[in-house]
Amino acid sequence: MVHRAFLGLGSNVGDRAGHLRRAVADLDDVVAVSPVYETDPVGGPPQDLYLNLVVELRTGRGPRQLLQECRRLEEAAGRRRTVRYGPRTLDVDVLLVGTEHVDDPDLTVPHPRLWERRFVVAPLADIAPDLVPAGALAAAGGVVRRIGTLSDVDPIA
Ligand code: X6L
Ligand code: MG
Ligand code: MG
Repeated sequence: MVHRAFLGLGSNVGDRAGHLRRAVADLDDVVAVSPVYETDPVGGPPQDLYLNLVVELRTGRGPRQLLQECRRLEEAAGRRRTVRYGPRTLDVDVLLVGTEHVDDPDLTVPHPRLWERRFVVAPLADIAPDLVPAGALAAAGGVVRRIGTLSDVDPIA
């Protein structure tokens, strides 16, 4: 079964755009990459602004295989899990995997807070408007600013 899957990526430590570029380049089966958004941090301790984007994959892999891939990419970016919801070099979340539903302790698909966060809904709407219900972007919370495409975002932005 080949799925239309979406992953959400974020970074707010170090070379943010570099971490995102490396992760997107390392992913297989990427069919779309959203613009990059600079976004106010949501939840957790006070921390720096994030860069966020969403990628679409056309993949035969299921939710659990994709979760493994997310963890691999986070490890490759040197992510250290210390403070809950704290700053991170790279966060990769499984948002949607076709019409699959998973409700396990370590993995929920669709992502349980997808529609609450403008830093996910805005880039998702750019590459998959058919999946975003009318009003969903306005209903989501948080401050986001589209700053360009991954290839032209300034490495020190
Ligand atoms: C009450 C309690 C209200 C917790 C909100 C929201 C916690 C979001 C965590 C919350 C709450 C999160 C990113 C981020 C994080 C990101 C931006 C999270 C996990 N990741 N902010 N905050 N981008 N802008 O990728 O999303 S931590
Ligand atoms: Mg996240
Ligand atoms: Mg995560």
